[in-house]
Amino acid sequence: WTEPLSPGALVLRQYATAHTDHLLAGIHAIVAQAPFRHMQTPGGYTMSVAMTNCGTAGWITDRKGYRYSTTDPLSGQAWPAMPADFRRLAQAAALTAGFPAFQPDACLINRYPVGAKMALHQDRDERDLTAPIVSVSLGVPATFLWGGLQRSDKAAKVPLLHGDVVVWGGAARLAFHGIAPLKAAQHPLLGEERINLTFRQAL
Ligand code: MD5
Ligand code: FE
Repeated sequence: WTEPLSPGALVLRQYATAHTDHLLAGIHAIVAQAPFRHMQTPGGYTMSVAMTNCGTAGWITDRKGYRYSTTDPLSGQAWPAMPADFRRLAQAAALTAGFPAFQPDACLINRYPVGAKMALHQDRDERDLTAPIVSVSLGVPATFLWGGLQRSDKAAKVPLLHGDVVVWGGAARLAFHGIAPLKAAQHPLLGEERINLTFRQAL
C-alpha cells in the first residue's frame, strides 16, 4: 500500500518485501569487492553510518568535500556494477510514484549499527535535481526524520521498516531529512543492523 508523506514523497510500504533475500545476497557480493567503510566529513568527523556504493558513480565524502566518484577511493577501481534487478526494482518504484524516466546510475548503501544516526541534511550533490531518489530499507526499524525546506523546520518522525521503499521527488527532493539514532533491536535476516539503499541519478 502507498502512503503520501508530502507532495513529491511517497512511501511504498513493503514494496520490496518479496525481494529482500535477493537484495541482501547482492549486497554481500558488492561488499566483498567494495567493503563498508566509515567516511570522514569535510569537518573532520567520522560518520557513524558505514557506506559503500554500486553503480557507475558512488557518493563519497572526505576532508575535501561531498561528491560522486566513478572509482572507489579504497581500491582505485570502479565501484561494483549495479545489479540489473536492483535497478529494475528502483525504476518500478519510481514509475509507481510518477517518475517514468528515472535512470539510476548510483546506489549508495548505508549500514547503521545500533546508535548510528544521520543528521538532518539535504541531498544536493546530484546533477539533475528533477530526478527522484528511491530508498529501500532493510533490517531493523529506523525513525526517519522528515523536515521541510529550511533546516529549522520541525521534523516529523516516520518509521521505516524492512521492505519499505520511499520515492522522494518533486517538491520533496530538497527537503531536510535524517535518521534518528538506531535503537537496539533484532532482525531475523540482519541481526542488529539496518541497511538502506538509495538509488540516485547522480551524473
Ligand atoms: C537512510 N539516507 O535511511 C537515509 C534516508 C542519504 C540518506 O538520507 O542521503 O543517504 S533514506 C531517505 C532519503 C534518501 C535520499 C533523499 C531523501 C530521503 N530525501 O530527499 O528526502 O540511510
Ligand atoms: Fe539523504
